[in-house]
Amino acid sequence: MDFGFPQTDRFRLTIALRSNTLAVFRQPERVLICLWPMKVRVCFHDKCFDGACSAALFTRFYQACVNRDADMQYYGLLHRAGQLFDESIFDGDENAIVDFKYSSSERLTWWFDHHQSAFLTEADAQHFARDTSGKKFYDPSFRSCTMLIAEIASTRFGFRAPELEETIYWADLIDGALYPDARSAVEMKEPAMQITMAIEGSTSPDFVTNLIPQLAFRPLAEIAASPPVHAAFERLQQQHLKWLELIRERGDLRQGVVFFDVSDQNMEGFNKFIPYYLFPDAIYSVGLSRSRERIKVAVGSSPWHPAGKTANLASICERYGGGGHAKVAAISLPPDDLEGARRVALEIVAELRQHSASDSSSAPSSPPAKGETSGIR
Ligand SMILES: [Mn+2]
Repeated sequence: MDFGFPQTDRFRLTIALRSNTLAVFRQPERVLICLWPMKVRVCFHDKCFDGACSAALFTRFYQACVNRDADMQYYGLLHRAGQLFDESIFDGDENAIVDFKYSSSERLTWWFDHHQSAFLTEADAQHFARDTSGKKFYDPSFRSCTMLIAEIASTRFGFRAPELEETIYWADLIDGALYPDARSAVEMKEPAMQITMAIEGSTSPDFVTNLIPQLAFRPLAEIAASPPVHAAFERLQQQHLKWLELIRERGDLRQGVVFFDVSDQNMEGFNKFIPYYLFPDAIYSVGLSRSRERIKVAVGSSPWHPAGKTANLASICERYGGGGHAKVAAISLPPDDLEGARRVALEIVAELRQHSASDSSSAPSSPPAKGETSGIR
């Protein structure tokens, strides 16, 4: 479109529109003040408290250090079987990913992650290694991506948000599974735990994206008490109790590994500590669940069991196309391949039972396991 501006002024107008700066034109009657905010697309790990808090903290950091008036728009990413990134999601003037895998797209301008399985391919890992932007950060030694962002923002950019300290603390505790015991992880008394439950169990696609601006500016107790979060928590609390009963019934604990198949329920999002709450002698757990989008094989280890835990769960899941952390990982499979998923789950159960035999040799001996004769379901 030609507004009748000389070429250079049209160029300046474009720059001004994109960077939210004052545009000054040579002809005084055409001086314009452009208030068109720059759009920042923030892709985050969906249905995850750390993912949402990472997006919230990144928002505060970005608006404080890069562009105060940036228009932040959020997009939740979930692990799915097959292709992860559709380039069209990177539709901002800047595009960020927090708490999720790397993308070698040229459109990606910011990246923070702490997952062991951060790179889909060796080519992606090399692409990251060559990056010189100073805006892409990876450190798997961090328990949470929120803490990684807090650390980088303060040490490299001088940004601090003391009023978000409680949020950062809880994101680190929850993602790092640093609960004192299974009871506090499963009984959900703290505001952060209630918000986590609402996030992990949300079914509306806007729930988490609407929550992120709240997490960026409000204290957790206030957010947990807000009508949408409180209502979601109440509803999910009922579901949580059902999960407890179902996993209690189906859990098959043998040789330190509890396996349960709840793939007939057509829902996922149970609290991952339920197996250790119900089966305190379990060192590892393997759960098979199914939703509309995927079948999930969730593999975890008990943060409270004293055994040595030599298995690297991310590495095991990577062999089947999944990933995660050494102590908790998962595999997503197509929703129509239940037989294949069950085979994968049982192979992992068998492998972990071998591990646990050596892991628990130094730990207190376990009493006879429940369901010893029931076989794997
Ligand atoms: Mn995380």
